[in-house]
Amino acid sequence: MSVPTRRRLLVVSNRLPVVINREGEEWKISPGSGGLVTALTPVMKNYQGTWIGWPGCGEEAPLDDLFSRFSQQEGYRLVPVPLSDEEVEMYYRGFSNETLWPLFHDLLGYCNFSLANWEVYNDVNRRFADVVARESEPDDIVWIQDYQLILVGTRLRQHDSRRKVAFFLHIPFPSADLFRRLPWREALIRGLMDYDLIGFQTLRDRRNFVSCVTGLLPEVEVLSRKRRVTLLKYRGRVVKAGNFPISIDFAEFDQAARSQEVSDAAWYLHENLKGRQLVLGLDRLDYTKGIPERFLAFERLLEKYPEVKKRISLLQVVVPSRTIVPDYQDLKELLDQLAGRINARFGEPGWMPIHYMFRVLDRIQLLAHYRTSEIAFVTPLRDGMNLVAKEYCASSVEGNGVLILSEFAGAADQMRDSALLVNPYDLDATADALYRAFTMPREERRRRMNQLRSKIRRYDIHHWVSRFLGAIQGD
Ligand code: GDG
Repeated sequence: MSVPTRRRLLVVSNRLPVVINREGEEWKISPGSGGLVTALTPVMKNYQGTWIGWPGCGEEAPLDDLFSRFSQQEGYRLVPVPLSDEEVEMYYRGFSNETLWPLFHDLLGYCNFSLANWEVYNDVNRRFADVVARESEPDDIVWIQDYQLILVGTRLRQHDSRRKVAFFLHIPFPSADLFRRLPWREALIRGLMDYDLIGFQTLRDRRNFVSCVTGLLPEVEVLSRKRRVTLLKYRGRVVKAGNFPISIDFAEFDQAARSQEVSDAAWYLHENLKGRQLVLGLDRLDYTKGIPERFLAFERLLEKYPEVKKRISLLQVVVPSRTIVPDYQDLKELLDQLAGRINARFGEPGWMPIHYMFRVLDRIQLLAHYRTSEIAFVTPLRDGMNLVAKEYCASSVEGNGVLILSEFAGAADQMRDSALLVNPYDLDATADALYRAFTMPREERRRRMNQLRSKIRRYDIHHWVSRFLGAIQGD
């Protein structure tokens, strides 16, 4: 990794990358799961890293103790930014998840534009920045993660302009037309321009951003558009905007999926659903993931191609998420109704078209589902990247899975040649893609899956981290 040793790295995210819980009298802390944590852990160790974020637990947890234990074990420091219940409500649930999340996913109808939430979002972002300023030196590299913390850079610049500050957006960036609907559009776009480097998932996100900036801030000059970055001049500084598609730890998924435990669990899962192809859907409960449309496309498949009945089942796992938000409760109800209706319409003794589970799978089960399903059905209405698509391919160690992927997932940019791309709003064409996957000859499945796997192996999460850190330092 090319970070010079004299520089330290500070990563800032809404949540700290740990799980804190209490077992009886004893408090426990363990590293969180997920690609970002796995990829950054060695980097954080090597470069005296510090990770700043909300611990996500109540005030009674003995954080000093837990964090010093953690830093001895993991080799990097954690610094908490405590938030009150009201702040969590207004900054996180309110502005982040009811304004920015739907707007950036092109779902204007779900947006709640509240001035009070916006103000708390500003306050909390300033507080994060003050902690970063306190914990860092001017020579450090600061890397802010995601849409909850867009304004941290602005406040940091007021503290000291020498620090290199970069930002990565994990979700899509909307078109200029949509972004202009936001009452606080100018403050937010200026906030992004206060970074030295702004990273997006795809070229389309980067282009959307550049067209918003040039439309809203006439003083910005586009210096050059290169393959990987656009250079913009703003207030006497050069700001880089680039696309850096995030990925997964391919080797880790590939190895774990080959383990005996996963292999047994995969066999058992298929043995219970014998004589049919399994189509896997796996998502957080979220209206951006297109789950109702997916159920309807599956229904269309059964109407249009009756010969697949009893020879195919949809296994849909929905992970509970944001369940106190009314829009998410409505979505849960809709899914219950749709699955019930479709199963009642087509089900027969010994065969259910849709197996729908509302829960979290443990890691072995997750990998077993990936490994054994003949088809992955990944059809978000909009998604920054979608790691499920990449994890499925990395775990498809027999090489015979087919990936059906929404053209509106960031992952489609890299996977379009070998996955079957669909428009999730087009139920008829999505049903056709399912039928094509169902009837795809073995040779074609293998060829496509091998291409997908080599691409993800090559552009894995380690590649992503080193490219991003390289770009901060001027590569
Ligand atoms: C955001 C952006 C972008 C899911 N079910 C279970 C489970 N999962 C894990 C998957 C995967 C993760 O959750 C979901 O990642 P996604 O990328 O699909 O989606 P978001 O959570 O919306 O993430 C997205 C990402 O940030 C990274 O930049 O790709 O576009 O929206 O890792 O494995 N894990 C376990 N059990 C489950 O049941 N253990």
